Amino acid sequence: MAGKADVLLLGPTMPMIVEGIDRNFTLHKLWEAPDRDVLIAKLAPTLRAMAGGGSNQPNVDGAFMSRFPKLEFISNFGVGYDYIDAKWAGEHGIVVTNTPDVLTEEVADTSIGLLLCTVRELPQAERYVRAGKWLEKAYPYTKATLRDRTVGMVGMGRIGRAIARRLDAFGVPVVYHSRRPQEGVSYKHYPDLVAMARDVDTLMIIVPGGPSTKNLIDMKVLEALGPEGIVINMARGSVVDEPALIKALQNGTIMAAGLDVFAEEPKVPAELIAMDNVVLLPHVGSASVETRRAMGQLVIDNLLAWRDGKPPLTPVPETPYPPRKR
Ligand code: NAP
Ligand code: 8YV
Repeated sequence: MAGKADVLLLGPTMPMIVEGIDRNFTLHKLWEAPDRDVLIAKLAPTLRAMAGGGSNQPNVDGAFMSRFPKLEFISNFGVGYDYIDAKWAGEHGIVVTNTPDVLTEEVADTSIGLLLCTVRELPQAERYVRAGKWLEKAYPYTKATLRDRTVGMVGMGRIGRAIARRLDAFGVPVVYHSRRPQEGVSYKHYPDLVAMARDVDTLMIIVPGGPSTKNLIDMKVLEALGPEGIVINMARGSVVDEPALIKALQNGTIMAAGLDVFAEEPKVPAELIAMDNVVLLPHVGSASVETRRAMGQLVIDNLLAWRDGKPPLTPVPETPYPPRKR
């Protein structure tokens, strides 16, 4: 019987993923290698599968993947896979999988939580109680309310729709921007993001990261949103021009922001930390034990399907199955 297949794990991740790979494959941890280049040189001629996702990942671009001429499969932890050049992978016969659906409702819950926290200043009010200030006087009325707002969704995919459904139940009007109108979605579609920003006062950002969305939310969009504007970023830090956002928050171009993601995680700019009109979360959209376990299981199940010669459970659209011949 042939030995266990090698799997290169690209960065630190949940113990259940490490254990699941270790049980079924020969595991190699790239980030723990005393010399990464030595480990890569040793594995490169035969390695067929990798797993990655989370923080501290290498940039999995064409140059990186081409170091592994036998590479067939990359199992990613997370629905987002913007650190992988999936188009290049698809063109070179490599299948990439991600973890969609199992996290959709969790991330939608967190998005609504962040929206409410930002609009009604709930973390600020909680800090007020802990600081003993309520004994002196009541917390001031919040400038903003969700009651008179319209939410412009930037992205109306799996998670965007789950957020929009929740907003429907809250009685909050929803419109959206994406490159194309989404099938089966009846909210008003704006092909032009600036035009949508002009018509709404709240942006909920839930698009993939990567080159096509880099700095999509720039100063022009923020100016169009205006002084009552609130920005919620649940997508990726790269989607928002962070220096422009900081300036817009400092000078009143917009009112407030709620951010789960940042340009250089886990570093959060000191300017954002110093501001009272910003709510900051440490990328916790999907981070419950149950949801992370379901995501981790999908990482393992995709690898097992690959090992057993079965179709991948959740391939990304850029990498068709069966893969192209090389
Ligand atoms: P999805 O189902 O693929 O939906 C993506 C949506 O974004 C689609 O409506 C798509 O429509 C739109 N879009 C893609 N590229 C665009 C562009 N260049 N300009 C405008 N719209 C664009 O993905 P999902 O499952 O909803 O997840 C979305 C993203 O959320 C993930 O990729 C990830 O980055 C982020 N996320 C964050 C957390 C967190 O913890 N904060 C958790 C999970 C996911 P078109 O293709 O028609 O443009
Ligand atoms: C993940 C996410 O937890 O799925 C995604 O795209 O952003 C989060 O759910 C993250 O990618 C891994 O830490």
